[in-house]
Amino acid sequence: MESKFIGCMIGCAIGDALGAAYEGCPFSNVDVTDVAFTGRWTDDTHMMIGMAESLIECRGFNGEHMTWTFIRNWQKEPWRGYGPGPPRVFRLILSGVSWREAAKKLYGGMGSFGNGAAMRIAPIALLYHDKPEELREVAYRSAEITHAHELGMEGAAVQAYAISLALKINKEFSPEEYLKEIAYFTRSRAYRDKLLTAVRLLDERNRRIIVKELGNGVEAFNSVPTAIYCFAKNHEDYAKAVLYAVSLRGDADTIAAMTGAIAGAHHGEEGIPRAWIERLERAEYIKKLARELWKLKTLLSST
Ligand code: F2R
Ligand code: MG
Ligand code: MG
Repeated sequence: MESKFIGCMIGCAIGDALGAAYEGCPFSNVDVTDVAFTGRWTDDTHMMIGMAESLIECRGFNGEHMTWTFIRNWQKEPWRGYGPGPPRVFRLILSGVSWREAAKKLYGGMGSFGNGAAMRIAPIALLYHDKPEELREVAYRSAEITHAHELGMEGAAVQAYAISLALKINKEFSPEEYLKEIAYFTRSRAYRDKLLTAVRLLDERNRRIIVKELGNGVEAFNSVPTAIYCFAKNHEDYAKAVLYAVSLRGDADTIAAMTGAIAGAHHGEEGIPRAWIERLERAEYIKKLARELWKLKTLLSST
């Protein structure tokens, strides 16, 4: 299980770094390779790291502490390619608005349904993987720091549940059953419909149809089901899953980061190409955080 914790976090960072060069590119049928892989990751991994740091320091979820950890990390490296929403939330908090209220002020008071809360969720998925209802609750509470819209929070819970299931996959894995189980977990029609569409598309070879039906956008509902699909379709191999995710273009770093977190949770560190880990920025630090989360998990389970 320790290897799976490492695989999940490193897998997320590598997906992010592989997809970064393709983020925002329009769909194209041309395959992608790792030729543009520099190992440099973006806001997706930066926020995942902040989430892990806070969980470890507080020995569990603490919303206020996590908020300030996100803010401090962003202040140190604001150039990581953050979405527009989180820095606006951080500036509001720095100007005196409560961390509980700031995210509710965005997007005309609706809050954000961007995929920023889902892309960083791996550490919470790991720490709460064996308690689905607590996992849902903590995923929601972590999401609402920056993403107060129901669909932004639900995206985080759905991605967290997809990771938690991937940790437990055995030899009789069925991609159909996997997608259906997540579809039954979600409380949102938008996600359920997409996940059931994903079941129907498992044998589809035309990637343009995948993008048309599932989406490849920055909205959580147009990227979380897509990432889960990329894993389900390519579950036998980590590299195949993330390169497929990148090939869909659009929000490529984020879709590949989420696919990579799921595939890495399934295959563990050994399933990820060593050459990619060696080139990944701050790989040793990310591994250290994953090991500490694993230790924390065993400690919390024994008390
Ligand atoms: N920011 C980017 N990429 C663009 C620039 C990267 C470039 N390479 C660079 O280096 O500068 N990527 C990152 O942002 C995405 C995550 O975004 P997040 O954190 O969810 O932000 P936000 O602003 O909350 O939501 C994103 C967009 O979703 C739409 N949206 C959200 N809520 C909405 C609402 N209630 N109504 C209407 N639209 C809503 C908006 O278009 C938001 O801008 C990831 O891709 C990450 O990699
Ligand atoms: Mg990014
Ligand atoms: Mg992105």
